[in-house]
Amino acid sequence: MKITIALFALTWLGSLAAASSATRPNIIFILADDAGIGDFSAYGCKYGSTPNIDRLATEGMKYTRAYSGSAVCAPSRGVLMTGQHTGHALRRANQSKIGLLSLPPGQMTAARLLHDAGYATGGFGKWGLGNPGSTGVAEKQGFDVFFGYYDQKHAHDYYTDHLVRNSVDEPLPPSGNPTWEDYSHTRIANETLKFIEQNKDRPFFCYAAWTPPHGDFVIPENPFFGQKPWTEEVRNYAAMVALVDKDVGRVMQKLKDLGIDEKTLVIFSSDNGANLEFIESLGSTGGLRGYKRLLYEGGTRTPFIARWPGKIQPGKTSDVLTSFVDFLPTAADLAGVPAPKGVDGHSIVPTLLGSGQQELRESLYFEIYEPYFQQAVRMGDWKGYRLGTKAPLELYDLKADPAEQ
Ligand SMILES: [Ca+2]
Repeated sequence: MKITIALFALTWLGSLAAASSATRPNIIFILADDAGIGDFSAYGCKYGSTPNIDRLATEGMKYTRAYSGSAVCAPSRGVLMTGQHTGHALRRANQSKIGLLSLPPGQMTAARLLHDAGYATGGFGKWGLGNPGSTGVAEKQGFDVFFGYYDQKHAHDYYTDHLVRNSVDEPLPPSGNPTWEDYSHTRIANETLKFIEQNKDRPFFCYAAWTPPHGDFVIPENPFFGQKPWTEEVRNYAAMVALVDKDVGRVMQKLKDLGIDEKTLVIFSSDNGANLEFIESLGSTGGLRGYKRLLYEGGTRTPFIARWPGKIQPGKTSDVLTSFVDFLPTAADLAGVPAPKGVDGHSIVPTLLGSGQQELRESLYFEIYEPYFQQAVRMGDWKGYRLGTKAPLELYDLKADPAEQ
């Protein structure tokens, strides 16, 4: 009992110290869409390099056992925003039989929490948790501004004639040619940088939910892989990963230029694993089993890198078991406010800052019903997977068998 109380006191003191020394950093969460862990050189990419994301890792902390929220877009983003895993969250697939399940009114989200703690909150890219007219729209869920795509299907169109700002369509003058100017990501990345610049003097949360390398696999020109003897789709996908890396570099340069590098935590991750078609061609799932939509490792294991100069010790790796459920409580910890009740995750600030006692979890749970019902649980080195409710439980020792053979 005494030991328990002492440990509790240490944990509490540790998190207090973490919150006060943290001094409310700006938080930038850059989320690639459908990129696999094998697409990034920090995690052993075989076909190219992502130097800016590498730099985030060498100047920050790289997580080696991190998971997204789910194996597809919307539920993964829902977990990131709400801190509830897909056994508790409303949204457990992109589609449901009764239509799109939007975030309900009054839902606690990371954006609302940070907004209420005095942060400026901006989202740029793909939302997917409620279309205009619903209760789930970003601006009703804690964002001062959201610019990009509300609807996931709309987000397939990189040469769209409009993007959406706070539920209002903004027509884009289409040139009729596939140019960088017409490419939606160009506008979304520029808006991301503009938001950072406009809010440089106050704490801000920037959710850069960029759409590349999700399909359609198109890019105005391909200076990165244009000469490779691959299919056009593969060349474009690889280039879209390179584009994300390039724009991560632009964000880092912007922080430096504004002199807010040391006030800003940058997190980079991807919302789910790579698509099937990029396994053989590029090795995008990093040799793991499965891919987008499956709860095997290839569907949910994700790059997760955090950089905060002067606070996170550079070049460190962490094998702490974490997933998107931890983002909301981590954000609360950083902002110095309590995490709300009913959240499944816990703060990883002790790991990030190397101070205090990291709460270690017993398990991570996932379920999804797209394309069919699956469940997965990670406990220590073990992984359980079940397809449907009648199939036998598959059990893997990931330490000995990382590819779930
Ligand atoms: Ca996705």
